[in-house]
Amino acid sequence: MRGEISLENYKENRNVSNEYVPNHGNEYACWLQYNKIKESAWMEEYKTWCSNLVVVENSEVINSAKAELLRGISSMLGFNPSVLMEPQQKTLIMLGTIGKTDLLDNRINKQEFEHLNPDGYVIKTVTVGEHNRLLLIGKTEKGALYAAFHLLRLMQTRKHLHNLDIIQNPKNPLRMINQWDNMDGSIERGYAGKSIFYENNKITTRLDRIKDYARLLSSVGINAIAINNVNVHQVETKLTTSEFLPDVAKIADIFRAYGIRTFLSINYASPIQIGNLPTADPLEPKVREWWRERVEEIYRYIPDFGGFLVKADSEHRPGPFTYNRNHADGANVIAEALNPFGGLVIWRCFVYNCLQDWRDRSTDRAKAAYDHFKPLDGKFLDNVILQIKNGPMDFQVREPVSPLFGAMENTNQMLEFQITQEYTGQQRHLCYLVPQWKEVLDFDTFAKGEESTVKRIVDGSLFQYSNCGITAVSNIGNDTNWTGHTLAQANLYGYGRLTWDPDLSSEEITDEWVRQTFGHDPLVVEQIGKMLMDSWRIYENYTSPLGIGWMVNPGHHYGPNVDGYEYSVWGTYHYADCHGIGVNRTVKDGTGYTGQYFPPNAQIYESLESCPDELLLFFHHVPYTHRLKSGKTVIQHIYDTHFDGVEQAEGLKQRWTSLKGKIDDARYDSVLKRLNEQIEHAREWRDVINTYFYRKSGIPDEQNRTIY
Ligand code: GCV
Repeated sequence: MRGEISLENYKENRNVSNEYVPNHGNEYACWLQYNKIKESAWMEEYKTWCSNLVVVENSEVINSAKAELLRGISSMLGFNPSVLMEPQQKTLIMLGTIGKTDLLDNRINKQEFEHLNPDGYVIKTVTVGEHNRLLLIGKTEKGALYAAFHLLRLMQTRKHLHNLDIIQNPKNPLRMINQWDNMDGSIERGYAGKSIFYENNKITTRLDRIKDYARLLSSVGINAIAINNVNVHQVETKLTTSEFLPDVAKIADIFRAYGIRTFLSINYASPIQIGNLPTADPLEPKVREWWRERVEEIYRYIPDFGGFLVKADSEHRPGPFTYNRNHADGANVIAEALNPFGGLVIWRCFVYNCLQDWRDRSTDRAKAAYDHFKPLDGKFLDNVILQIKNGPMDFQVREPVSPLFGAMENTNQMLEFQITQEYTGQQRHLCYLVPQWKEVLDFDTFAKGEESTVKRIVDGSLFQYSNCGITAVSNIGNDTNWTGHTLAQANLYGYGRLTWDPDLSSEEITDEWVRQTFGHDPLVVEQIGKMLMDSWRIYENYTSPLGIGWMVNPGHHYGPNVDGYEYSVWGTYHYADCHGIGVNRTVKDGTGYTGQYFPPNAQIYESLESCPDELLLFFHHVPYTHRLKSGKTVIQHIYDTHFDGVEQAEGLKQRWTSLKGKIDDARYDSVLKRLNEQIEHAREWRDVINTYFYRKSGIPDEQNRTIY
């Protein structure tokens, strides 16, 4: 068995740059590479369209769109298009919004715009007489910005521009990012360097990097960002005060120009900590007045401020429970203050007793969110949204979908994913999460009969929510390549694309990303595409089996530790003994968690026969000799997947090395380094897990392989 590798050792080996490198190389540019087009046919076609750009409107967001088009076109085609106020040339691009100018309005059929929502757009090529026009028209200026990014994507992925007839509406109203950045410059669960937002307890002055982040986010349709960690410490509590608001406003200015609204995470005890009140009781009139004044001041600095993100009564954070109030009381007092300004309260449902004694089988962390929030359905104000993690536990490599989705018909809900790879390899391992997220979005809750999928709940269409959408914890830091592992850029890209359209397939998203990031060599597209698509399953194979989760070192959550338990010495997440493993969450004789699902999911999970293999140990405690639907016993499945997982990790490296010479050295070498680490750590996982269960069960491997 290999020794445990500490996080500190990993960090020492890392090439973490804490300085902003204004180097706009391939690593930094992510999917906005805009590389020079070398194929002459494409060059000719794009040149014809892109030589002239007509923009008659003048606003911040339109200017961002114009600047991006000029940047992308000049970089890809090698010349600067002429920017005109009048469409004099035969062929040109026209950028703008509907209803602002006759130049655009005369060329389009008004009915096409009736179905556009405020972020939607039309891209159309029209021929009038001798004139060819490529129209990029938004319902609002944000739509025009998204249309500009869409055109650049078409060019980067080598799509023809004649006969374009595209109408796009984002499916989700809120498409959000949560930064877990602290003002000391650290990032909770950050694996790509330090914060690009803060250093030394101040807001950074390096705003150019934030602008590039805004470009990346906007290019995939993100329209909201909470810029500080949900764990709000002493100093971040003051972000809502005049000490920091002028600087927060500068960040909001940057994001606004890219169609992104800025939110702040707040400390529920703010009235005490910065307001000098004796209480934060939400029903206390002085507390209500305090929030009103605080919010008014924020809007004086940031007129389109998005609102607050709140983690309350969770993992030692303060909340309304202190005052014997429920979470609706807690959220509504703040929502009332924000309401006149159009602000939102995004209230997290990650509320559980982290000091729970796991020997007491009547409590089950998985049940907590539903137990706390379901009884409050209909009690939250309309500008409150409940933010629910995709699973009932905590972003494990595999867990079921949270049963809270669909369980609150009269309460706005949004979905929270984690792009940062806290439990999925911390950006040292390749683990492409888009296929996992697709499974969550497509999961049918049966809340309102068939087709009550999670994606239809959070986009608001199932229950007509007024505020809803998807959010995720960011995976970026100030490493030159933003994400530590260059291939982890695909997770940020894929997340954004899914928030815009959850019906895009993983394959489509992957293909788009690879082509924009690494070009069009067929071998590159094929091999990187396969690496990404296989990587989640590979990671699952050599880590935690059959939905049981965890088995990581407590604290930093990296590397195997089967009995690793977060909060004290007396718990395990898996209940393994010499006979069997798994958590009995049945209604019949377990924790009763399965009863939180709508039928037929409740029955499917309740029954050992119908429970899907990959979630078996999440729902049932079984002997090691229990036979899975695959025909294998649980113990043999554990051995086999762990041996396979290592071989598959080695396979990832083989695919990558087959691309040598086809990828620039910087990115090739940095990914290779991480793949080597991944193989080494996959072996460690295999050996630790297999040894543990061999010793625990006493059952040998059928194939007689060496288990250390
Ligand atoms: C921001 C998990 C993570 C914490 C995180 C928490 C949350 O417990 O380990 O780092 O805190 O989730 O989502 O609030």
